[in-house]
Amino acid sequence: MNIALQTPPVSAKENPSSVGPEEGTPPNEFTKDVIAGLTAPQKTLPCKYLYDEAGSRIFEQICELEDYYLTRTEAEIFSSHLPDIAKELGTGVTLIEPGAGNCEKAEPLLAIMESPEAYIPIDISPEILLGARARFEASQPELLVRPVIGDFTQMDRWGDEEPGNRQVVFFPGSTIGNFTHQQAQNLLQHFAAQMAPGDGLLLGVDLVKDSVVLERAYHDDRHVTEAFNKNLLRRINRELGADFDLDAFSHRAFYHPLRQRVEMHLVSLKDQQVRVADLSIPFLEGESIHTENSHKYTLESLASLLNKAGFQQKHYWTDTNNHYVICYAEIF
Ligand code: AVJ
Repeated sequence: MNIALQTPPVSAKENPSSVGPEEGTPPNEFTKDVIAGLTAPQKTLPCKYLYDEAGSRIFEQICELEDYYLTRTEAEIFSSHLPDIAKELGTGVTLIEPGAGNCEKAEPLLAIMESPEAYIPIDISPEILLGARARFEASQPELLVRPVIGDFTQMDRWGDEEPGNRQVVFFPGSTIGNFTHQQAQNLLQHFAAQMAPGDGLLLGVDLVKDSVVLERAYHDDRHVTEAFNKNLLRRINRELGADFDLDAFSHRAFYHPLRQRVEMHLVSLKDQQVRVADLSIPFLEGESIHTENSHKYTLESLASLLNKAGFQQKHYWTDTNNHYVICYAEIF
């Protein structure tokens, strides 16, 4: 196996907020974003900041919850249709995974794909990519793995690909749901700009469903999602010397049917002032900080998003409850 850790070229002209959540920005960026968010009329914090080390660990616990059907359902669809999916992707493909993390989802897929050319996981965490390398070395020694360290939303290109190789972008986990429709379209167009006609996109997306099921997934009875949400305040206390009282805020998650998204908020339980950096931020009782959106799609709204971004849907696979979809599309 061959590993080239590379730092991607980052475009200075590009405005990262135009394509949505990104990770790995330096602390001064964090301070600026927190202050801007907490001084806006509707207080808000970018959801990318939920994933510090503690937050990422709590998110892994969320994925194992009975109430959080997404991870389990996506895994079920993959395991029932893996040969089909691999056949759809084709032969000699370079698989690119933006925000790959531990690369666990790509591993069985690459094992069954026909003569994959290479695997390019992209993530801001070098440690996690190097950990994945060790696993691939043992399980698929003949596969060329070329991790790229960086923020995929700000990347102009993800490597020096041999021209002519088919590329498939792998974007599972309903990560696309964190982006508004416009941001999602921008992100997919950004992917498309680095692809050629006939190149593919394998996308995992959570579907619109009964609001009770949706709300339980984001307000689990073990309060793990509450801990995930409040960890953001703990992080701001630690990194920005703020004095949020975690007991003076409550976790709220609700489905907004018109926007077709679950919104996560932290609601102030009383009138209070919170010191953040050099500011005193006033909260009214009941006032919220909007911390995350998780957009849900229908098969139609997903096809329309793909079309607007220059992709045509080729195939999709769902679970028996139609809770989740894995979709394969190609650039036309
Ligand atoms: C990682 C964005 C797919 O929106 O379901 C889980 C994040 N937030 N519980 C989601 C999340 C609260 C998750 N995504």
